[in-house]
Amino acid sequence: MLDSINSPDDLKKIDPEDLPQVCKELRDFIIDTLSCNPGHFGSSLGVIELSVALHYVFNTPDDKLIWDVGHQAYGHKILTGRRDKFHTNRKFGGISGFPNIFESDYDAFGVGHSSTSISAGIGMAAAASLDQDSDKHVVAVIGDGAMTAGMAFEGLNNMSTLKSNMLVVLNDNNMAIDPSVGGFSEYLVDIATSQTYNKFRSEAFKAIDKMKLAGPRSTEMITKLNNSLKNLLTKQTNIFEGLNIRYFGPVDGHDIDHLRKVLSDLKGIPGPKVLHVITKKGKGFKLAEENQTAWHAVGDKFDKSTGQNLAVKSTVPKPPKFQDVFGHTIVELAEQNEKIVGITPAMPSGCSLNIMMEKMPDRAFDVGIAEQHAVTFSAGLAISGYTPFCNIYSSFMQRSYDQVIHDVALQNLNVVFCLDRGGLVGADGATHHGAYDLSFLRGIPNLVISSPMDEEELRNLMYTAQLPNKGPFSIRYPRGNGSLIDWQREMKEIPVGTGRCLKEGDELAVLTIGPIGIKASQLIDKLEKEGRSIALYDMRFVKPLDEQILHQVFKKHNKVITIEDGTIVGGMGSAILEFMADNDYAAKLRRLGIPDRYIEHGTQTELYRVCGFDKQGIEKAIREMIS
Ligand SMILES: Cc1ncc(C[n+]2csc(CCOP(=O)(O)OP(=O)(O)O)c2C)c(N)n1
Repeated sequence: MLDSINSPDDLKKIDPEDLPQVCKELRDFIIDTLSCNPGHFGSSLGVIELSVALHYVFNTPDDKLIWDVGHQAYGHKILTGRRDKFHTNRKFGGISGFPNIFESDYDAFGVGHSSTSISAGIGMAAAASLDQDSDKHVVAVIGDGAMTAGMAFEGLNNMSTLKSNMLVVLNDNNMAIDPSVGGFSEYLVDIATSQTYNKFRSEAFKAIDKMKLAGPRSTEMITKLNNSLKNLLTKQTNIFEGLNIRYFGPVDGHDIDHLRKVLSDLKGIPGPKVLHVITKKGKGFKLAEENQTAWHAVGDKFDKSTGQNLAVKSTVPKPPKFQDVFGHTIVELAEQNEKIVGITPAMPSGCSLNIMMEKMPDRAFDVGIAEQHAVTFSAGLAISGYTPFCNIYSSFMQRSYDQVIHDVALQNLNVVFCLDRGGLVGADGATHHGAYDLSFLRGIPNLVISSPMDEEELRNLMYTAQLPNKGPFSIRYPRGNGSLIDWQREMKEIPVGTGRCLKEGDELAVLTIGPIGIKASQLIDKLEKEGRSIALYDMRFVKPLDEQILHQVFKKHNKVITIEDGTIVGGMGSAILEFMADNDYAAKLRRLGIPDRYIEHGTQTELYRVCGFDKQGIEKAIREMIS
């Protein structure tokens, strides 16, 4: 049946009793394709029935369907004309792993970062209202994980005043990437599982209806009873009703027939409403149901009947991932320094803080998908004498800009920001590249901005940052593996604001920040064999810049290349240009980095090539400079 569905119009031609078969085929198709072309896995399988029901009932793309985060939208993509392209998902030149307005009219809003769907939906509903388009429906599908963000609550608060048709489907699987945390997730479990509450609620309202039917004798009394029951059962016990948003559910998100009927009914109810849907992440693939965190996203090809990883395993030992070096090092440091605590906004396994959470559960905090809160929470810990290591992916840190300035840097607090996924991240694409942190942090006074070239440097920077009175300190490192097998070396302090000369040379100086320095070093070795003489400096700090080294460089060289895995607008290269201008140096300077445009998805290697700072790109730039 799936083969005949190229649009929601085709889907609507199918008899309702055949929809379970469509769901089965859709689920099989996703498992099949992902076993060869990996990507986000469990979340899409959990919303198959929801995806089919929503497109069956609503009139997309005129009705607006917004998927929060968008990592669960594979079913939606396949039903909306992208089945034939789905094998290119997340590949360079292929379709995006997230809804993208430039890809399809059915993708009502571009997503990737969480918790935006309610606000965007309210905007669309308000626009429909201004356009006097009362037929338009706006539906936001948001997970219980994404619901933990402040922005989602800001949306709910605003939504209650809305007069137009807006439905929030709360997809509750009690999981984020790791298990959902916090009071709100406990609350959802309570309302979803409290059979007594749900039964009592419906029985009580049924009884009132019966009394109404019995005759007009005590209408006043019935109305009073009705209102007080409503208050008791909804306003006081249901957070959504308390906000004047009608709450429906919980309903079984895998019962397609029931979902279809409920959604059709809700279409007829105007105003803001929430439908609470219970689903299972990974539904239909046993291993994913059993180990939901591991199967949130798959990185390698796998055997779809056994789940066995089919990636060719190398026998050569690999250097560790940077995130694991962070995870082990924070434990090592925390064992020596009792003031160290770890914080992650919902990424314990993504950033490897889970290592600390297992070993020191009292000193490691998962605060939910709440980057802004994570930063100010860290500020609170720091002002109380603790040294928080707040680990946030570079691109998610964009959320916390004011908190870094206002709550941390302005008060010069000792918060260590470990920014994982700095630079081009690969298949997640434009929404996830850590392109901007070096630039957007650089304007903040008091803040130290550093990036290690390898694992040893990461450990040394972490060690340095936790020493007394270092103030706010950011350490950014990329996704993926480092370069040292023997990374567990003894840690030592790196004087803040010092770079290092890795190679002396006469013809040109190359200044790098982060692991890109290793690539540059290999190239310079190669050129040395051709008799060329090129100097290489690992700057280590973008702020404060090592001015002593820079004076040496510009006194000796009139040709300089800077390389950074970040936007060239306002990053290290720009900082060095400013230094040149401020100190009246004249040199030919070439800046390599991420160009000033959004970079799509693909492998990291492909994207470095696109941005012109893969090995060939760097070599070309060097050769052009020294020719
Ligand atoms: C601002 C932001 N922080 C963190 C993430 C990383 N992230 C992607 S999916 C996800 C969990 C989402 O959980 P939920 O909304 O419940 O959806 P589920 O995966 O359970 O379907 C997280 C934390 C993100 N995309 N955006």
